[in-house]
This record gives sequence, structure tokens and C-alpha cells, in this order.
Amino acid sequence: MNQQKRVLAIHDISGVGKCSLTVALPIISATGVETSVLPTAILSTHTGGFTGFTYRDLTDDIDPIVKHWQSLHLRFDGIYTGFLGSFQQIELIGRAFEKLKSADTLILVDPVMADDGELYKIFTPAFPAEMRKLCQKADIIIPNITETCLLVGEPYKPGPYTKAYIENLLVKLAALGVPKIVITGVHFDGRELGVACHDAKTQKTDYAFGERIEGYFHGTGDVFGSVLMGALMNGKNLHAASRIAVDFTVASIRRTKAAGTEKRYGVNFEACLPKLAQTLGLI
Ligand code: PXL
Repeated sequence: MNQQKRVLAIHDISGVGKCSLTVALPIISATGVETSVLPTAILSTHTGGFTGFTYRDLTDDIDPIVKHWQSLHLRFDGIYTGFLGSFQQIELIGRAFEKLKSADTLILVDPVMADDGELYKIFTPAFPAEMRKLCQKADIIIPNITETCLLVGEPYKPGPYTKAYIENLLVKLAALGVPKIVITGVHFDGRELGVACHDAKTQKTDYAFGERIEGYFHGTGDVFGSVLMGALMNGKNLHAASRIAVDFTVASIRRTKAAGTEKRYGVNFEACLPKLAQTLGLI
């Protein structure tokens, strides 16, 4: 029997409105992978679509938690980071990678900071440069197109895109020294939306697309990242894991749209979990 894999998910926990840890925990667990958590902040709700949310910053707890784990010689097969609220958190998490990783720990960084051509309002213009440093410590990064442009210093361009445009962005991200890259939100026409993935070692670029469903659905980046991490931990390669994550995310969005659920609650990924376990051969 293989040893169960263990992933450390480093995100905030938003009480209502599925994203970050309330997405990563159930999804990665459903892929048969143990999910340890390092919460970076506690919010009453996420920041998109709810007003007046509370925010308790846990920056001061990060180092003592990491030190405790170091003293216990804990081992993680993967570390997955998402939304980080400040420069200081980025710096502390970068140092936590060094303290917690072993030779074969897979570090996945989602540089959550922007969408639709706009840096999220809570961040200053200097934030992307700091996030770039964290990306350079990762084995895999999963930026959307806006985040990609901020990371490589290109002006944002709305879609549809061409293959040449996307592959130029992949080359520029690879030049930062990141071994594996998945750009999300890629579309060449109005019908399909998906991801471009690139392995700097093999120089291979692949795409995975799904149906494009109109509208903005909160937390879907975290849904995608969590499935990707779970599938990678189950031995899938980058392209296969991206395919599984795109299909899962599209199915979650489709179900939510069909039910007419208020978007700020996030997507119904829960109903898709049994099929995910089946796809991974777990049941
Ligand atoms: O889904 C990313 C995310 C995570 N956590 C919080 C957020 C967001 C995106 O806006 O607000 C608190």
C-alpha cells in the first residue's frame, strides 16, 4: 500500500462564500490526499460580492506555527499557496517553503492578485513584484492572464487571444525560472475557455479547454488549483491534471448556473466530488 500523500494548503479561511481553504480542504481531501492547513487570515466572507466583511490577520502566527512543525520534522509532499494579504505574508511564506520542503516537495503557487486587467483593490502596485519572487520559489505556478501580464511586465490585453500570444507569455514566465506553468483563462474564441500548460524541461506546451459559460464565478481559481494539486499528487502529469481540473471546474460552474444560485456563494463543486474520485480511480 502506498503512503498517503500530504499537502499543506496555505490560504485564508473565509467563513462564507466558497474559496481558499473552504475549497482546498474538501477538494484535496476528496482526491485521497491528506490536507494540512496554515490559515493566513480569518474573514467572515470573501471580499468579492459581500460588503462589511471582518478580517483577522494571522501573520504573527505564521512563524510560530512553522517553527513548531520544523521541531516535529513534519513532511509535506506538496505545498499549495493562494491568496496572501500582504508583503510580509509573502516573505514569511517564502521562508516557510525553505523550512518545510524536502527534496521531493512539490510547491504550487497561485499568485492571486488580479483579474480582468485589474489588480485587486486591496493591493498596491508594488505587490506583483513581491509575488514574482514567491513564484520563483515554486515548482508550478497557475496565474490567470492578468496576473501573468503583471508578473512579466506586459500590458494587459483582453481576449480572444492567439496561440502565438499565449506561447510568448509562457516563454516569458518560464524565463523567471519557473519549471511548470499553467495559465488560466485562455480563450481563442467565444465558445471555449481553458488553460495553457508548459513544462520548461521538456519545452512542451499543451492546452485543455472546456465550455465557456458566461459570467464571473467566485472561487473558481481555487477550485481549479485544488483539483490540479490533488491530481498531481495522484501521479497525473501536468497536462492530464490540467484536463481533470478544467472538466471539474466547468462542471461546477455549469451546475451552479443551472440552479441559479447567487454567485457570491461560490460554485457547487461538492456535487462533482464523487466523479472526481472516480476519475482518479479512487472508488
Ligand atoms: O479566491 C481567491 C480569494 C481568496 N480569499 C479571499 C478572496 C479571494 C478573491 O477575491 O477575497 C479572501
